[in-house]
Amino acid sequence: SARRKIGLIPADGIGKEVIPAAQQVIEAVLPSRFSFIHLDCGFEHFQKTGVALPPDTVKQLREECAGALFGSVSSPSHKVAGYSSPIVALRKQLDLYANVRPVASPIGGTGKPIDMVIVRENTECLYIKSERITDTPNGKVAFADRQISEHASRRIGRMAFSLAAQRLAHRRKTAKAGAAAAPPTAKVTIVHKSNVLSITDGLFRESVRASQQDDARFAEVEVEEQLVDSMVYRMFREPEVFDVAVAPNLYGDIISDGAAALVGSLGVVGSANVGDDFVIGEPVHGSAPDIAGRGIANPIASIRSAALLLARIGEPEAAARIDAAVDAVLAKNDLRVLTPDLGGKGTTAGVTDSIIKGL
Ligand code: NAD
Ligand code: K
Ligand code: MN
Repeated sequence: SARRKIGLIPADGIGKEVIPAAQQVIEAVLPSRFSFIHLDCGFEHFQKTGVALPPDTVKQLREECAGALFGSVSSPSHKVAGYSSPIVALRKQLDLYANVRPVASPIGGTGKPIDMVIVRENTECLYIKSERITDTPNGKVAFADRQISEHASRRIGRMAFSLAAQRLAHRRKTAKAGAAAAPPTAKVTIVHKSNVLSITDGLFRESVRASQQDDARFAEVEVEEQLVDSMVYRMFREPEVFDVAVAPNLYGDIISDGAAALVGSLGVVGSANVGDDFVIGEPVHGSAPDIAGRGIANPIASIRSAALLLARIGEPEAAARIDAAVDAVLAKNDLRVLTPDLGGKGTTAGVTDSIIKGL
C-alpha cells in the first residue's frame, strides 16, 4: 500500500496510555499518511509468554516499518531468570547507535529559554558490561573495561555535527531578514574527561573532532570541549549556552537524565534511538507504576518523540507543527489542562486534545 507503516510498541505501564496519544497526534497532523501496527514487547508480555522481545516484533520492524515508537518497559529491580530489558536488545539488534535527546523549554529552570540536544553514544563505553572481581590480601577488587573506538566515536560525531548543521540552516532560514542581530551560529560541545583519561576520552575527543571533516556542511559549526564534571556545573548554572552536546555512553546517560530536570518533568522529554537504517522514538521516562492506569500520565514526552520520529522519516514539517503545538500548550500553562507532574489537574486525553487543536 502507499501508506507507510509505523510500528507501535507501547510495552508496559503508562506506555499503554501515552503511545496511543502520540498515535492520535500523528493521525491528526498527517491524516491517513501512515498505518500503524501494534507490536508485542515488555515485562508484562514476558510474564504471559516467557519472551520479552518476540523475534516477530523485530522482524516486522525490519521488514515492514518506516520507523517505530516505543513506550516504556518495567524492569524489575530483582533478577528474573530469562528476562533482560527488551529496549536494550532492540537498540542492539537494529544498531541504533545514537540516543538523541532534545532538552528544550520556553522557560527553563533558570528562567531563560533552553534549547539543547544531547547526543549520547549508545553502544560502547562502560556499557559493554565487561566486569570481573578478584580476591586480594586486602579484600575484593572489582574491574570494568571501558571501550572507546574510533569508529563509534566518529559516527556519533557525525550525528552531532549533522544535527548542528541542520539547526544552523534552520536558524538562518527563520532569522528575520535585515534584523541587526548577530548572524545565527551553531555549536557542538564535546563532553569528555581526557585530562584524566587521556587514552580513552582522548580518542573520543579526537575522533569527534575528526568527524567534522566528513561532510562539507559541518564546516561552519563551532566546536568547543567541556570536561564532564564542569559540564554538569554549567548545565545547572547556564543551560541556555548549550546547543548540541555529544558524549560517550556513561557521561551521556548521566547528563541527559540530569538535563530533564531543567525542563520541569520527565514527562515532557522525548528521545530518538537512531541508526543509519532505522529510528525508534521513545519518551525518556519509564513505566511509572505509581500513576499507571489512571489516565493522568503526561503524553508530551511521547508526542515529542513522535515528532523526532517524523522528522527522521521524511516528514520534518509535520514534526515542526507538532513541536509548535506542544510549545504553545506548555507556554499557556493552563493548570486545568496540564497533568499533575507539571502542577496541573488535567489528564492524558485533555493534553492530547489541546495539542491536536493547536496543530
Ligand atoms: P519512571 O520514569 O517510570 O518514573 C519516575 C517518576 O516520574 C514517577 O514518579 C512517575 O510517576 C513520574 N513520571 C514518569 N513519566 C511520567 C509521565 N509521562 N507523566 C507523569 N509523570 C511521569 O522511573 P522509575 O520510577 O525509576 O522506574 C519505573 C519503571 O520504569 C522501572 O521498572 C524501570 O526499570 C522502568 N524504566 C524504563 C525505562 C525505559 O523504558 N527505557 C526508562 C526508565 C525506567
Ligand atoms: K521509555
Ligand atoms: Mn538513564
